[in-house]
Amino acid sequence: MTTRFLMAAALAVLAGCSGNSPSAPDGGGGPTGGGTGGPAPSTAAVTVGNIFFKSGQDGTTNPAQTTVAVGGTVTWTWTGTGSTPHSVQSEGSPSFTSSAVKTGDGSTYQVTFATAGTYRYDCAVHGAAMSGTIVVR
Ligand SMILES: [Cu+2]
Repeated sequence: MTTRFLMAAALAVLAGCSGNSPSAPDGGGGPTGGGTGGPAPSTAAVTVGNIFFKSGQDGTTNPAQTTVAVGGTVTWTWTGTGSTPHSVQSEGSPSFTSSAVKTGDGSTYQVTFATAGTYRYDCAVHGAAMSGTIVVR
């Protein structure tokens, strides 16, 4: 009975998709366009490695994709970087305060984001080869 209902629902969805233009707006996302739903975390961690940024939230790299709430704090930690220097360098607008170029395992950098927006960054040493995005919402 449950299976039959799910089948019917799936077929209805398929029919709806095929019956509409692929580009038709689906109304999803809501006014914020966030799409993921639920509250954003107030803290987030990002690994700085050779040669990548890696999100502690979903493991994405270059770009490392991180989401925090307005007023939330992101902490970057240099991990396994040895003698290779890296930095967190804000790119474009909106911007945040970039870090110094740092060397050494365990170095950290923290930024608190008081304003909603999508912030992009890379590494001053390695440029676009290392990249990340912070969504503050
Ligand atoms: Cu780097």
